[in-house]
Amino acid sequence: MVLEIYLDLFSQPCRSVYIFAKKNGVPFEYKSVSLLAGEQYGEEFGKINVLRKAPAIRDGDFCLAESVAIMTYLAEKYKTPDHWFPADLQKRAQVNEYLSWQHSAMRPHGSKIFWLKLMIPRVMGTEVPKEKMDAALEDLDGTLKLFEEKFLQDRPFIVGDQISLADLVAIVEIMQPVGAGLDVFETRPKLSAWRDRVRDAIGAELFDEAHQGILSSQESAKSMDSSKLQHFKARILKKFL
Ligand SMILES: N[C@@H](CCC(=O)N[C@@H](CS)C(=O)NCC(=O)O)C(=O)O
Repeated sequence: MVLEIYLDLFSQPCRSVYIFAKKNGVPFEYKSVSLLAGEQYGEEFGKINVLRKAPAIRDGDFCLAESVAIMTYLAEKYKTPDHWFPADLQKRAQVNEYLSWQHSAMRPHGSKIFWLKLMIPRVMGTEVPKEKMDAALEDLDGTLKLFEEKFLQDRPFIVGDQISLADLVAIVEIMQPVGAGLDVFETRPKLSAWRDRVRDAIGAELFDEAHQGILSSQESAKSMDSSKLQHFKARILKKFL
């Protein structure tokens, strides 16, 4: 039975798993789970991941959630090139350092802009108070500054000269506010040069394919059926407003 990967490419951690698996030639079956349509709450997906989040995988009888756990599992199982998750103690620790930090920094702040700038006002029809938006922009700005100062410094990639899981997990999160129309790269030449290196290392075609949905989300938001988001609405408003 081929490895199944449950994905929705609107989701940042799904994009990282997708890119990682494709780039490393991992054979898998793409199982689509539409999060906006609420498919994560269905019976079939509940058997794969009781946490009701994507991504998730089924490898034979073995099911696994959490993008970082999935990618490190695939890295070990398929013996992907060392630079992704280096065997060197300190390099691996640096990858883990970023992966640990991002959960409470880059991920929530990037994601919040996507909801406040696009989904909440333009799809759910709920006004976002200016002070909420300003505070979210300030948080993201502070996070991107820390990312440059602490994690990028003057290196080509987070861990030296080659791309690792840390860069992959970072770029998918940083692209989320871009999808909502906030070009975070415009005024940040260091970040923008890093984004170009990451895109080249992944391969422009794969990078663009994975980000196609999120980068056209302003357009697709116009025809989204807001009634389909009812299952989300109360939780999203409580979380972000
Ligand atoms: N820490 C998890 C996060 C997974 C996650 O939050 N996935 C979101 C999409 S980005 C999801 O499935 N949300 C559906 C829901 O909350 O109902 C990972 O890295 O895989």
